[in-house]
This record gives sequence, C-alpha cells and structure tokens, in this order.
Amino acid sequence: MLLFWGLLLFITSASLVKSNSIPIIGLTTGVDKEAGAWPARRNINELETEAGPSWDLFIRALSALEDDSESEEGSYFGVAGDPFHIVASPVHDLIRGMRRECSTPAPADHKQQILGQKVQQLANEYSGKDASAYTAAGQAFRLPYWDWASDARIPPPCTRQNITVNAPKGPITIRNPLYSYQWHQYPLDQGLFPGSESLENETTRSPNPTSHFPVEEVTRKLAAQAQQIKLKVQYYAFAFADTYEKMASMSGNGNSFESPHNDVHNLVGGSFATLTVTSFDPLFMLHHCNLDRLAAMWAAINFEKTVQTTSYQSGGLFATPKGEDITADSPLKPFYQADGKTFHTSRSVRDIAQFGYTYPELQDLDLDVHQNALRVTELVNDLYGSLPARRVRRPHPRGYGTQSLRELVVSVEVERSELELPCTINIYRGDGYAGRTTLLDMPRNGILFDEIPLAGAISASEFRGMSLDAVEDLLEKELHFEIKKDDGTVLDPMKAPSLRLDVQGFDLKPPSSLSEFPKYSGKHTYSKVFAQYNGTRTLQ
Ligand SMILES: *[C@@H]1O[C@H](CO)[C@@H](O)[C@H](O)[C@H]1NC(C)=O
Ligand SMILES: *[C@@H]1O[C@H](CO)[C@@H](O)[C@H](O)[C@H]1NC(C)=O
Ligand SMILES: *[C@@H]1O[C@H](CO)[C@@H](O)[C@H](O)[C@H]1NC(C)=O
Ligand SMILES: [Cu+2]
Repeated sequence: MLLFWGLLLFITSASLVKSNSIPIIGLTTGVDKEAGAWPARRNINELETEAGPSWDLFIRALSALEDDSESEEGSYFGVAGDPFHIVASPVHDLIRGMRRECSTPAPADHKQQILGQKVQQLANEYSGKDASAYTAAGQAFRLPYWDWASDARIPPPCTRQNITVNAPKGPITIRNPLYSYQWHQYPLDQGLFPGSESLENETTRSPNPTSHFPVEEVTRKLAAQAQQIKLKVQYYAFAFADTYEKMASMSGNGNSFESPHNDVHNLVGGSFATLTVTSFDPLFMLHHCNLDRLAAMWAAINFEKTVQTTSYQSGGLFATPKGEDITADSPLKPFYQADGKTFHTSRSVRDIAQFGYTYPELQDLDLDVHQNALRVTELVNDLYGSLPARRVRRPHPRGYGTQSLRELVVSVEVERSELELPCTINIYRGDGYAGRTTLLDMPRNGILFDEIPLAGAISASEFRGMSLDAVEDLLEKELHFEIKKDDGTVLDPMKAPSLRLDVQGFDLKPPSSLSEFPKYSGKHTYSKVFAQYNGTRTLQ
C-alpha cells in the first residue's frame, strides 16, 4: 500500500514521497569479511543446471513473492514497481532521469534484498541431512543474471510453464514463476498504468493470437541478433565507451550498454518491450541484473571513472522535478541508505561490496586496480570473443596498411520525438540484413546516439587492394536503411529531419594480448554514403 501512496502523492506533488522509505542495505549473510569474500550473483543457466539447493530456494521464493498480495510493499508487485515509480511519473519526458536511475544497481539490489530474505526463511524449513546445505545456500543466495551477450537464448528455465523443484517434503511441480507474472488485479488500474488497456492478464513475450509467449519465435529473433549484440557489448561498450556517461546511456554521444539492452527488450517483445510494464516480467530482473554486471565490469576496467562527472537537467521523474540539475550526488529516490533518512546517490551505490555481493568476473581480484583491470579485460575477451579475423583491413590509397584494422560502423543520431516510437532503424547490405538500433517507447524525446557495427555483414578480405574511393562507392551502392515499426510498417525518414547517418571506419590497433582491447587510432568518415541524411534536411 505504501508504494501506491508514494506514487499517488507524487503525482500531485513531488515533495511528498518522504515516508515511502525503501532502504537499500544489501545482504550480510554468507559474507566473509576477513577473507574478503562475497557471494557472487550467478548466471541463471548455471544455477539451473546445478539444480541444487540455491535453485530450489530461488524458484520457491520467487513463487511465494508473486503470490503475495499486490498491496504489500515487499511483494513481487511492490518490488517490481521500483523502476515503475520512475516510468509512471506524470511527466513522460523522462529521458536521462529514467536511464540514470535504471542504470544504477539500486533497483536490482532491492529485489535481491527482498528475495534473499524470503530465500533464508524457506531454507529453514528443510530438515535432516539436507538442512545444512539449504541453510548455506540460503545465506549465499544472490540475484541471478541473464548474460544475453554470451548466450542470447531466453534462459531455458524461463520458457517452461511448470517447474519441478525440491521442497522440504520432496519434489513438487508448481507454476513456473519465471515464465510470467500473472496480475492479481486485472484489468490493471489505468491511473497507475496509463495506456494498459490492451495488456493481457499476465506479462507476455512477443504474443501472437495463439500464445502469450511463443518460445520458438522469440528464440529465433534473438538468435538472429546474437552476434550483433555481442559486438555491441564487447567493442562498442567495453572497448570504446571512454566515459561513464557514454557507457551508461544512448544520450551520451558514443557507444553504450543501453543499445544492446534495448535490442533485447525489443526482440523479446510483448509486454517486455513496453517500458511502463516491462519490469513486471520476471525476465526483467535477470536482464537488468546483467546490465548492472556489465557496468560493474566496465567500472573495474575503467577504475578511475566509476560515476558520472558531468551534470545534466532532469527530464522530470519520480520525485525529481523537471529541470533539476543531476549529478553523481543527486538523490536516487526512492532508495534510502541504511539510516532510512539519507537517499542513496550514484556515488553512494557504486561500491557493490557494501551490499554484500560480487560477480563471478570480479571475484578473487587482488588490491591492485591495474592488475584487476587487465584480468577483467581478459575475461571480457574470453566471454565475448577477442578481435576476430573477419575485421576489415584498413584500406590505404597506396595499398594496405598492416598495422591497423578498420572497423566499419553506421553512426546514428536522431531526435526521438520526430519518430513514431517504438521503432528500429535497420541497415541492410543489398538484400542482407546488416544491423540495427532499437528505439523503445520511452523516453519520448531527446537525442539518441548509437553506433551499429557492420562487421557481421562486411567481411575482412573484401576491400583488399581497393582504394578509399572505391570502398566508398561500394558502400554507397550496397548499404541502405529502413525505419520500421514492430508490425512491419515502414516510417518515412523525411519526417525525421534530424536523422543523421554516417558510415565511419574506426582505425584500430589490434591488441597485443588477451588482456587488452584494440586501441582507437583514428577514423575516416565515408561521407558520400547516406549523404542526404546529414541532419540538415527540412520537413517536407
Ligand atoms: C502445468 O501444470 C498444470 C497444473 O498441474 C497443468 O494443468 C498444465 O497442463 C501443466 N502445463 C504444462 C505445459 O505441462
Ligand atoms: C487470462 O486470459 C486468458 C485468455 O486471454 C484466459 O484463457 C485465462 O484463463 C486468463 N487467466 C486468468 C488467471 O484469469
Ligand atoms: C547536407 O545535405 C544537403 C543536401 O543534401 C547539403 O546541401 C548540405 O550542405 C549538407 N550538409 C552537410 C553538413 O554536409
Ligand atoms: Cu531495461
């Protein structure tokens, strides 16, 4: 109930949320401070394969939370509403505010905290020879993640309607709480979920007339984008995002984790692609837990850049008025520190050890930040692939350079309000698909930046022996694009005069070891390609 109050009060006045206190204090169980050991969040597929006490407890706890009354603050509904606080704010001009609150670990930490409490309660029900294993698993439980960049399938355990786990008296089969969330109150309250008339009675993924969740269809869509998602994560965010702002959001000029994250929302589809309700799908917490993990890994590599350093004006969001200056020290409402009085900030949440967890890739690091950065880089290269041989060799007017590689991308810039959202900008090479950027239904306006890798569509050997001009002519002839709605409708790019598309070749110095990324050494813009989309057209 408190959650609703906070929200409704806010809708009338931004200053009345104080009593709606959500302290994020983390989990202390299972932590060995002396040994400097924190339990790790784990890959959901590994957790399922292990099929041990952690898995049983996770599924049973999630199931219990989903059954709890929606009016309880600690219910699944209440906790899933965290980002909803933000999304459902009356000002739909949310832009970076939403991204910023979503791009901090606070919402996932809150879910972990509530789930962890339930898990420990359930662990105490087991007796006999299993009791100690369940107690230990309960104490070390942390929120699992879906690593869509290394395995783009929907995690298999999220695709089955029923699931069998071990309860204290033996195996039980229950409705799978990872499959969907079924709304208790349905139809949904239009005041809280504006525009929700068409939603079904449970969360959906790419629904079609015969299924709320057509598993094969979603799996096929994700598989088709798997390589691109991996490229966006590895190069476009890990290797090239050189500021916190760029890494976290598409509103910072450059590459971000937000771009592949958007692709995943869109490809899963259904209510998962609708920002007002996406957080109610159990897949959401696994998806965002992974985003938090990627950001934590990025921060270990870029250890001097663990918070934003610039400020921007809030577009207006839960309890943050429009126009307020947002910095790393702005309050992250509604998340309080342990004292229940002071709001967390981006700065106060950046050290995740204080919340009692780590990630597998950040475990066993020593105290030397430089060594740690090298080690995490190596793990990123291991997980998401090192510089592949298919990279385009750098063309040179007099022949081929051997010292560097040229990575082709389409850089995109567009004012979102000029497009009918949601939509995707798709790049094709001839008849073949080459890449995309996804614009979700929110924010409604603001400039979006992205860089679409073309490495999957243009192979290394093609430009051998060709001059720069010849390469440019080839690209001009073969590359084209389309802006599409999910139903296949094609949007007219002339209605988006701000749209700017540039084909760019980044020159990269290949890494000399697995613990390095390629280094940027310059770029060339193929300005003839997409020349008419240079952001200076006028509306017809
Ligand atoms: C799931 O379990 C319910 C209740 O036991 C049963 O009616 C349903 O057929 C099961 N669904 C599947 C896909 O096995
Ligand atoms: C949800 O809606 C479907 C039809 O769309 C219906 O078959 C099903 O019984 C409903 N489930 C609940 C729990 O009301
Ligand atoms: C953009 O294109 C238009 C015509 O297509 C041209 O007149 C203008 O000079 C171009 N601007 C830039 C910055 O390239
Ligand atoms: Cu998201």
